Amino acid sequence: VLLYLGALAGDAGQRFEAMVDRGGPLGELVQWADLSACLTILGHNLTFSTSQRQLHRLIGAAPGQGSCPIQRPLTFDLIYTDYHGLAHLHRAMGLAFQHYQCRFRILDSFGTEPAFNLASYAHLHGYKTLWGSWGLQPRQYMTMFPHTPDNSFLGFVGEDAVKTKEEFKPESYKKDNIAVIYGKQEYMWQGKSDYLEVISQKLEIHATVYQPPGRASSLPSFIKNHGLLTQENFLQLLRRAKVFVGLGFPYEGPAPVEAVALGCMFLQPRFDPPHSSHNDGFYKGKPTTRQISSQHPYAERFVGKPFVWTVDVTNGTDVREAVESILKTQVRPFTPPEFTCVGMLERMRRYVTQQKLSKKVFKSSVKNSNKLIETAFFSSSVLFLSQNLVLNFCGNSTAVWDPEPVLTVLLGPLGQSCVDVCRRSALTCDPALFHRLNTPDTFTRIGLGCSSTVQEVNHLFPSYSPWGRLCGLQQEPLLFSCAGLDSSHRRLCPCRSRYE
Ligand code: U2F
Repeated sequence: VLLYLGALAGDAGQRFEAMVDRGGPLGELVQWADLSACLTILGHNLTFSTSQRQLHRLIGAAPGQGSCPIQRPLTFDLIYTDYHGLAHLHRAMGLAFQHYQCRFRILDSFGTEPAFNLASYAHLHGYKTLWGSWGLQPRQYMTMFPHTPDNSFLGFVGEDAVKTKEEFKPESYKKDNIAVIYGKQEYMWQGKSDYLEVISQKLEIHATVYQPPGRASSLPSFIKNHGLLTQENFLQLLRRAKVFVGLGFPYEGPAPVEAVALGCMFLQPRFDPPHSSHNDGFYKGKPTTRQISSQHPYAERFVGKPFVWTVDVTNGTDVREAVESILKTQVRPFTPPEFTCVGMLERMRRYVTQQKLSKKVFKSSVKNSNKLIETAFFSSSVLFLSQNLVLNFCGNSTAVWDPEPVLTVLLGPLGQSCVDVCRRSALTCDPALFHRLNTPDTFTRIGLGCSSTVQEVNHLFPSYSPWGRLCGLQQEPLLFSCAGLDSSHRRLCPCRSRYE
């Protein structure tokens, strides 16, 4: 397995690396570290690279060899990379890129929805962005949080919560009356002084903001700034804190999961209206239509109270009440099972064995990792992937189920995605099941009379449009999308139990 961290290679890599100890993003590195640890434990043979020149050597590419510079068959069964790395591989491989693209897995924190993934479609329908358009199977994109089942949820490991009563030592989680602010750079604090002032009336406020040498701090005087800490020291600080406070940015990072795992509550801003690629500079150009309802939608939706408190930070009363409630609440350290070591290992094992390359590959990994399954057994609902599904990205990509899950076909209301439609019925949308309902008789079976039925390349199909009673079937399997939604379409959704 090759791990090629494109974000650390080339010019972009130098800029990224230079920021590592100055408050720049670390979330991606947390995920790479955990991915490489998991694959190692599962018994794979890893090669790790952050150099473009080395990448050329590793894949056997000779410069200036025309459209197909690869001089020998690729020796890697799987290549984990990121969007930067994908562009490097494309340049290095020429035409061979297409031949081998089924072996790529893309670490993509925020996710890539099918509408943005297919270049011709994206171009024609206004979904062309800086990052998308590679035409991979949507499940080759691996996300930091479970955004949509169209992609694969990779995740990372939060600090493990104490699992049993005997192991729980309250003295190691003795809380001082302090809040730690989430924000490693000063610009993240701008416009937040009223919010912080309210919190400071009840708690001593600590920060880990990078302080450039020779520059005076612009942080409010009541803040105790430790400067950027090593992760170990940062986690020690969280262990002592009652609450970890979000300022609104960074979005969707690992730190809130770590905080809750260390017995802190997470207080964060609600976004109303939600942030998205339409109204927010950070999400602009990202291949997703997601509406971000708070700084950390996963924490808000999947963890929630009493661990996560989402408030309108412009409303002092709202903030004060939340802080008072937090001070009255006692929580124990909590790690959602999907962010534990074993949860991530189990998920990785399933990805490697279920998202196949061919029948032969990775038999050994199944053997090596059987022990893990004996020690812990996670349900599909926690791992966010079905245990009964095998996908073959390299041969024909048809899904093989063993056994076939029970398919529940649901017709959503206008403007709702299949992610939400299935979730509201306590089910999950599974894009691998779309082909089973993408037929004219499904409409008849659920009692819809279609005045006409069209088959089109459209990421909203299969769906029903009440105006003119139009029924739409999907023509392009790469565009089957759980995430797609539109105010004039009622999506026809393939839902299954979360436990299958
Ligand atoms: C996210 O990236 P960030 O690096 O901003 O994510 P954080 O949640 O701050 O956490 C990254 C790690 O940094 C550690 C902390 C986390 O494991 O324990 N840390 C530290 O070592 N020392 C400190 O003083 C403070 C934190 C996200 F992950 C990226 O995908 C996004 O690109 C980025 C912007 O939204 O936010």
